[in-house]
Amino acid sequence: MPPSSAASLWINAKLATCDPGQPAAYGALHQHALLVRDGRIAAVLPQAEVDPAAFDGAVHDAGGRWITPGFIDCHTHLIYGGSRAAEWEKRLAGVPYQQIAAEGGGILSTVRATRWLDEEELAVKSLPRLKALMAEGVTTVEIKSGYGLTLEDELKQLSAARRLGESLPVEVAATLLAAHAVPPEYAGDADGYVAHVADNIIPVAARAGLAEAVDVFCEGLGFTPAQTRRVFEAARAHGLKIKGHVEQLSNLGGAQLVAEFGGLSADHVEYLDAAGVDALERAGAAAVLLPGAFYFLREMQKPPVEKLRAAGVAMAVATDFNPGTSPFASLRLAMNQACVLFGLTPEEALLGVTRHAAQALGRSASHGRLAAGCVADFLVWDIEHPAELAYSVGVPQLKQRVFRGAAQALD
Ligand code: DI6
Ligand code: FE
Repeated sequence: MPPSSAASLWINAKLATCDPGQPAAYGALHQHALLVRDGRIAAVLPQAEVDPAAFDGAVHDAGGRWITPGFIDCHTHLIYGGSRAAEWEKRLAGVPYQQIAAEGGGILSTVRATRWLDEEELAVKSLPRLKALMAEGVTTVEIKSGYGLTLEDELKQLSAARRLGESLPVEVAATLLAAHAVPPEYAGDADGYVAHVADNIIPVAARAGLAEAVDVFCEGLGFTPAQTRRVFEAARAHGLKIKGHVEQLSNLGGAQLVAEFGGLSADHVEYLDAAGVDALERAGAAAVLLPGAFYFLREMQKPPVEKLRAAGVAMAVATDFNPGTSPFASLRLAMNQACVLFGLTPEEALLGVTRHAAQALGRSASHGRLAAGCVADFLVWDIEHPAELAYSVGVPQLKQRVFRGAAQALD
């Protein structure tokens, strides 16, 4: 969607800027205004310094409401076919996820259902999921492939993601997660599949411009550190950014690999140890916390939030929206869970879906803050205090969603 070229002024607002240059909690600025031009924030101004009557453009009165940056869901798998509700019923009856996966359920059942759909069907089926995220304030969303696991089907998923981004006022960051599971065609030959991912799928996806990053499920029931390294080497060789599903169910040192390759983020990280925290800190990589999967799988091991906080590692928060382990199209739910289950403060939860999520997507300079030069993606809220954003779920408090300077209808 092209940016609005008109200038506009948003006056009479309380800004939760989420900008580190603003020392107050939430980066708050009271009685301020936002000047927007060409889809970007041109200036953040004290209300006393603006003269709306003299402004040559649209003036929007926020009526003293809070404005935050647009929300960024930096880790989702929202394009897929089928449903895993029946599998969930089994799990509730006591069958572990690992066993379901080993029996051909789990990720591979979604792979079968996803292969069955063409690009348009996939986009149509996934559209309401993305709209649900947007209705809560998401303006940038990362979408992973990983339910195709053939060259053709991975590209199909990435193309469906691109199609959604083109049809809605939202920015889509597409990530190739071909190394999500070993497909049936390569059963018993994970190394053979990894070679196919590294030598064929990554080069073609990169040349087609369909993905900006590569992710790997580095885990006992996913790929080994050596296999992960092979995929990361191919990603680097083709100029793609690097992310990792690491230390979710065990510690394999995946975070150190992400750090070694200069990756953007290590995601899940429940089993991250002190050495992993240290590696992320030194590499300037973000930790992406995904409490939805922790909750849904009834995991017990929490990510080392205090260590991450002490080390100054940016903690992002995302939905991990996927049919197997986090079927939740709500970033506010993830914010709430991050506070209740993992011990984040409400301010950290808000930073987790704004500035720190922007960092996890390599968009620190342009996204996730209310500051001059950033994209004019922001949200006007009917709330009394920014802590409310992590406090309640399902309460319709979003008054206005602005994408690239243009106010959007909320539906
Ligand atoms: N970790 C997860 O939680 C999801 N993928 C991953 O690598 C699970 C995806 C699924 O079960 O479909
Ligand atoms: Fe995930």
